[in-house]
Amino acid sequence: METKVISGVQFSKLPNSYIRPESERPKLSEVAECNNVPIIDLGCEDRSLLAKQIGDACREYGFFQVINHAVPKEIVDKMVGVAHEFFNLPVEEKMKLYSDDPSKTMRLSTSFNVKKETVHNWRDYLRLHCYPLEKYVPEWPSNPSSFKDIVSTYCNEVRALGFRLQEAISESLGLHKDCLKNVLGEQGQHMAVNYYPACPEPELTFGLPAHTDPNALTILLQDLQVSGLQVLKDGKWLAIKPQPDAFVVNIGDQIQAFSNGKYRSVWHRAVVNADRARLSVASFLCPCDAANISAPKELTTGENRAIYRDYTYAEYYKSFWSRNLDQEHCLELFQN
Ligand SMILES: O=C(O)CCC(=O)C(=O)O
Repeated sequence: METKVISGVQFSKLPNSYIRPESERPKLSEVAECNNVPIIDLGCEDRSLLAKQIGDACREYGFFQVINHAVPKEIVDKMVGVAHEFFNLPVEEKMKLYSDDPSKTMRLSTSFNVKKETVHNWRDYLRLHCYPLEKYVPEWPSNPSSFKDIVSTYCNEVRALGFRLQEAISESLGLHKDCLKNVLGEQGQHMAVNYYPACPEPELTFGLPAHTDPNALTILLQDLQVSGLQVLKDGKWLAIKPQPDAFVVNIGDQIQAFSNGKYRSVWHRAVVNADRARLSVASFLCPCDAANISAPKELTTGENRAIYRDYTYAEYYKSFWSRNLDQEHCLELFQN
């Protein structure tokens, strides 16, 4: 079978199909490190303080890091370990799971949307649907043999964390804690295990170009040793230094719509480096397909008229995957 993935393949120079035009390159020397990323202590018992901190972070940044999040360190370490083991498998073994069809519920793929894009990205990724686990786990990789157990446990923990965060986000908007969850319905959960091999010419390409996430909430586990995540703040790209024992949380497009534009689905991207491979694990909480996404009336009264039209998540998701990743914000297509 033709080799399509890049992990485990040797490259002495960057293949032409990965080279961005000059104006679209990451300009790594111009990126500053973000020293004031909001770090939110979820162990805080003062709910109104927590809601305030989360609200400020969602409004000003669209992302934050959480510590004391109650996901056991052992489970996180095992997740990272098994993800590395998976990407270190021989290419032929990984290729058994390869697909470039975004509608597949389990696939190993590369770049972003290889059939649509004109320039590729320096990333391989394993994309899994994770909820309900009993439906999807049987199709997950059985090599490494511990993969299914470790990843299922991780998924349960992250889902519970996501729901706690959604309650706090709802409260931070002055709403009942269940309001956001009620709009999102029985939420789906997806995972992208991203692997960015060391890249011969990192200045010329991206791991993932700038994008916002189409879902509701993303919980990202970053490689502690190798940074690469950057977010756009006030028109400037900022590098997010990995913080020990923390997750990066970012607001997705659906919370931007639910909040009537008060909270921002942040533009972010992943850059690569010449020396070391980087791993990240993104867990996405997604509204159910039939969820009718609309801001509650408390947020659309008076001067705050509804910015977006109502739509179903199925409609949104289809529109997201039919585009290239770095086009305009997909939510703009749903403005009133
Ligand atoms: O690898 C990262 O830090 C970012 C990953 C990401 O944005 C994604 O999977 O959507």
